[in-house]
Amino acid sequence: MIPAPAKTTAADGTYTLTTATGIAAAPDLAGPVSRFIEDVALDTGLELTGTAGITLAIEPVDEVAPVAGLRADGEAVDERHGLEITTDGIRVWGPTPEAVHRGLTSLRQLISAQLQDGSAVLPATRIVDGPRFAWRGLSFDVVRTFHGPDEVRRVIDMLALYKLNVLHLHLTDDQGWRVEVPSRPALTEVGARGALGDRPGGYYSQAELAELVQYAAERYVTVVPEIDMPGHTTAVFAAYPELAPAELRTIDFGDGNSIPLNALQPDRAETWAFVEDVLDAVIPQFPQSAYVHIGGDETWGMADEDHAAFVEQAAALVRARGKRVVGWQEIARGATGPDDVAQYWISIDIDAMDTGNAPRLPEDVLPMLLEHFQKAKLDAPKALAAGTRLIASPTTWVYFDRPHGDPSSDPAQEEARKRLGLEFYGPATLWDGISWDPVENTPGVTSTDQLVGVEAAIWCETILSSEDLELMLLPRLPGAAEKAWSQHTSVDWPTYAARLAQQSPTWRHRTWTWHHSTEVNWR
Ligand code: TNX
Repeated sequence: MIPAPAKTTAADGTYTLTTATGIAAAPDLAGPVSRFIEDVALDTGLELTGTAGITLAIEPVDEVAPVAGLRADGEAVDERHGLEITTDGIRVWGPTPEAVHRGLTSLRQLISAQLQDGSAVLPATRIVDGPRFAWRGLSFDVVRTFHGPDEVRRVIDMLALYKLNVLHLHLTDDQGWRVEVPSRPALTEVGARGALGDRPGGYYSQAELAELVQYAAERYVTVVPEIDMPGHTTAVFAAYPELAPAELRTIDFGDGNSIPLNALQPDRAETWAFVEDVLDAVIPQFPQSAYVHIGGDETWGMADEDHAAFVEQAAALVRARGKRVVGWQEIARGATGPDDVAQYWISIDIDAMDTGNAPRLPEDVLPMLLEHFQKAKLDAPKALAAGTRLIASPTTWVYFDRPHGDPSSDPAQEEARKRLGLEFYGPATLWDGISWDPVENTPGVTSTDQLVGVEAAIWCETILSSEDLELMLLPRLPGAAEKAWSQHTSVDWPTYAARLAQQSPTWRHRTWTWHHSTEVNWR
């Protein structure tokens, strides 16, 4: 199973689950029951049509430590649960429907791993489990390449299978704007036209987003919106040129790539009227999220004081609307407080970084990047000193836009591997993705409760299709879930690789593409 459960006790015998198996549960568990039946069918093809065999119960669990961190929905839901398989049947219990749902998710994995000829022979076992962190997510760039609602649903399904509970949608960036703001129609009419390069654009209508948010909620996943400000706003300036600085500056790489040096300006009234319009339109589209992500990253060409002033005022506008603030780690350069969350990402050791690609960059770019990364060393400690908690999203371990370091056994995937992922970071293996610890590897963090949780990130500069996307998400996503959920803080490769290998029958059934790493004996 992935993530590894807190406590597992093996017993004697087996229970054989077949299509004649079914679930007995109280009516308040109807949601988790129908989700489970549907998911088992999609994972394995097995239709559970019986009425007995699996019993569900609302009951507290205190054999494992309570969770640390904060939830993206602002609730304090206890997700601890138990799962017992005996020769007589299966029992899943927990204090809340969500806890029972998590236990059923474990059962889904056990069934998939044991399925043969229409039945699953499950070894008798008793599992008690609960998450290490409350916020367990994926940050998903839908700007550089637009991914439509069907693909987003597939990603939500992946998150749910690994007990991840946050989908952070990066809805705006230089290359596009993907969310409707009726009072500012040009954001989608103009700003959503394109993506990176000549890729097609797109956006989610309010109705599509409502469906996505609902789909996620049914799987206990909260969708957190990101409006990236004050930098990464080229699409805003294309839609509303009057918001742009008088003189637009861009560093052109000459190879189709460029870095805009323009940002929304905090000293202009138009800027704030715009930000308020956006917040007023976006917040109601994400009713489950207690947070709004305000971006705040990489404000190239903006003075530090302007960046700090912008972040502070944008944060105040979010708080005034009853929401909490989350932003990339750079928001710590303005004043943040104990209810805010900063997302730590810049973990690359810049002193050891391979600047071998530097000759291809215009000469003023490298010093700008290096200065940014040097300053970034202070962000996490500064946030913590202000009582602001962190999400651990370190580039080194959970940026899924790093090229795959493991080769694939599939020749077509080996071809794709050459173009997928940003060369700049260097390749990362599957083992790299799990050989770290969120507490130990986040600067300044000394205790679990300084972290709200862990978020992986997928940026789509090199990703052209749904297939590319899935190739970069899998098999890395379960590794991020292992770090975000499992109370076992150290993992060894052979046992992890064996658990990973058990995932492939489900992925095949679900038609999810994955990188066929030669380091794993896929089934
Ligand atoms: C930095 S991570 C960015 C993104 C890029 C990413 C590529 C972050 C907050 N900003 O705009 O897509 O690097 O890894």
